[in-house]
Amino acid sequence: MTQLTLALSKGRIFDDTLPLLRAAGIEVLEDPEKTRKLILPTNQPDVRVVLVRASDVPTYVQFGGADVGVAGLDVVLEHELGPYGGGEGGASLLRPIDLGIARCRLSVATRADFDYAAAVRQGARIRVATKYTQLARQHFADKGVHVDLIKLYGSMELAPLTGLADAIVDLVSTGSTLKANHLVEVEDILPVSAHLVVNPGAAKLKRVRLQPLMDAFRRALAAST
Ligand code: PRT
Ligand code: MG
Repeated sequence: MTQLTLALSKGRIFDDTLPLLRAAGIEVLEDPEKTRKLILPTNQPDVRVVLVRASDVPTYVQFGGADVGVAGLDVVLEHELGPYGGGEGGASLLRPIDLGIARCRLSVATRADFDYAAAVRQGARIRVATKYTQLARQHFADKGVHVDLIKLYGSMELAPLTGLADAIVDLVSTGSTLKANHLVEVEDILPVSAHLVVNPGAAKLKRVRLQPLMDAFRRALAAST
């Protein structure tokens, strides 16, 4: 029997993927918030879920630790632009379905008293803190804006408040995190939702098992819009 391994991250990606899995007849048999296990069985003997960090999903899928995964477009594009990505030659992952879940946007934000437009106009060097160094580098290069990028792994909002950076590039959903930290969104970079990512080898070798899963996801998405 061909085993299918699905990589998910705990939290919103897992929670929002569950209804789609259910529509495909797949029930995850343990709650990731209650177990310490990293491999979760499902009601389908040939399907299992592995729990990984959100930003590790593309790596697991690309190198065959999982056949398929669900990851935000932010994470997928950052991966493709990074050292493991397909570079100019094309993608290292297939991205067949936009699942439309875990929606947010990647934006530039600054302190309210920082005049971003003026800094850009004057050709100033802007210090930008972000977890998304590849996407940020590409965005500012496309705009012809000079930036010094500072890589952070979390709490990006703190950087402009402490003088570490002039701006951040981070995800925004409701905007309440920015607001609570007296930051303002000054530029939209990318609308984000979670996508199904597939290992190109698995797409061929496990097509018979993958196709019905993808068909069920597409049907569920069509029914919900
Ligand atoms: O936590 P870990 O470091 O393991 O990874 P992660 O933080 O990337 O995982 P997780 O589960 O938080 O996010 C997984 C994916 O969910 C992201 O890659 C996005 O594609 C998507 N997503 C959707 C979001 C948000 N909405 C979101 N609002 N990811 C993060 N946020 C954070 C944002 O970074 C900011 O700190 O929520 C805060 C802003 O939210 P608002 O509502 O206050 O604007
Ligand atoms: Mg998080």
